Amino acid sequence: MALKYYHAEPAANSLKSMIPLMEKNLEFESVYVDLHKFEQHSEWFVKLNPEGQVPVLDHDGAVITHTTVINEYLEDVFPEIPLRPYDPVGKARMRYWNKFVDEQVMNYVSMHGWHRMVGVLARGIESGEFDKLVERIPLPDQRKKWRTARSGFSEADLANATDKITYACRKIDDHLADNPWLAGEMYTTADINFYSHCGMMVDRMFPELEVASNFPRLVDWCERVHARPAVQKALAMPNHTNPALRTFTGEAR
Ligand SMILES: N[C@@H](CCC(=O)N[C@@H](CS)C(=O)NCC(=O)O)C(=O)O
Repeated sequence: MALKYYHAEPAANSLKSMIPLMEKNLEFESVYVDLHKFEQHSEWFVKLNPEGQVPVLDHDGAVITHTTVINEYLEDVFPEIPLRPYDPVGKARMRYWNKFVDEQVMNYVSMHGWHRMVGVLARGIESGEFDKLVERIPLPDQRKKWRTARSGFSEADLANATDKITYACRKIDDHLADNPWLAGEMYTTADINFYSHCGMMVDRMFPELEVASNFPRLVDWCERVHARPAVQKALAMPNHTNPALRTFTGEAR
């Protein structure tokens, strides 16, 4: 049984499937993919994942992509330490919150991260070389996103993204009034999802939300996720991001 996990820094999607691997005490080979060098669009990587994105899980040659799919796969194959409820209602709750984070949160936090971090990286590249790099990107939407990051996202799009994040924080803070975890009584992949995409850095990325005073239950939940040994282990994976840009990646909170 051999597991290989191709990933970037311990934040967002790369962290989201790394935490379950750690929670389940699974041995895996870690393969670092350097997004700063556009390795995700290189020939060898696109052969592995034709969409040119991290993370990727290779289990004995079966290649699995997309974090929510990877995390369900890990539950199916390695159920001994579960991160998914056994009962259908619990499963449905967990999947509801995963869907909410995937559709209503991830891209909006990502837009702010790209605006502040990838934009700096993209503007540092001379335009002829940048065009060549963009041509290699397999997904049309990602090609557009790289170009937009270089020129800068519009104020309206950024404001809309902040609204979505504020709504998500409110919704989750309210939900936590009656539930210790997102899916109810059990810590699940839904908690890992929101933590990786938003919870771990929302206070630093969006100081204007005044998270500590406006969303105290969210802060308490974040601290509970953050304190888990598996989460600490995942956050300690190498981080090659330029320290000046690190506010948005997995640095100590
Ligand atoms: N839906 C995918 C999204 C993967 C994704 O957006 N990965 C980002 C890193 S967090 C990436 O590879 N970005 C680099 C690029 O698209 O060029 C998943 O859940 O795995």
